[in-house]
Amino acid sequence: FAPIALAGSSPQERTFIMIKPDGVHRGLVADIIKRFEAKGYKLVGIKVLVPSKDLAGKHYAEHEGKPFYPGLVNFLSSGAVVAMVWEGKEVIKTGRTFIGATNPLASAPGTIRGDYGIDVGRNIIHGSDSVDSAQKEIALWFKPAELAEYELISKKWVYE
Ligand code: IDP
Repeated sequence: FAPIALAGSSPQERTFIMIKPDGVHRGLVADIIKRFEAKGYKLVGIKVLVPSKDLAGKHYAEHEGKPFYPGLVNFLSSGAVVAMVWEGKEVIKTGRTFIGATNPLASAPGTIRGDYGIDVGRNIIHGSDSVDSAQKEIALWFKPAELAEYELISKKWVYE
């Protein structure tokens, strides 16, 4: 094709997305990845691991002291999770839109939690809610060398 001039005006950001153990056991990994991939976002990091209680506790440190915190940490460290970093324009906000409300019963159909979840303690997926939390969460879950630096060949077909 004739080269299209890229405006270069699409500020890219990164978000931390994690499929929790319930999402893995329920076979939702491919469906979730597909939504981000089909949208046009770039996968820069992915791994499967069973988080330690220490890691799960740090991830949810802001909720320490709340009644659901111990159960939440136990749950997150009870099985395999798929930890990912996705990159693209407004990916933090769009990721949260894909995910839906914290309570799956209050999540709109079409969202991941709205489509697949019922209880708040089994809400399938985590996504960063701000630039600040995304940076902290990516640093907590990934080493810099685990994040791939590359350009998607589809970039000029996704961004104008
Ligand atoms: P978020 O995951 O939508 O960002 P947060 O308020 O940050 O929601 O809560 C983190 C996680 O803690 C939720 O995804 C959910 O799994 C769990 N959680 C939040 N509130 C409750 C609750 O009232 N009972 C049980 N678990 C909760």
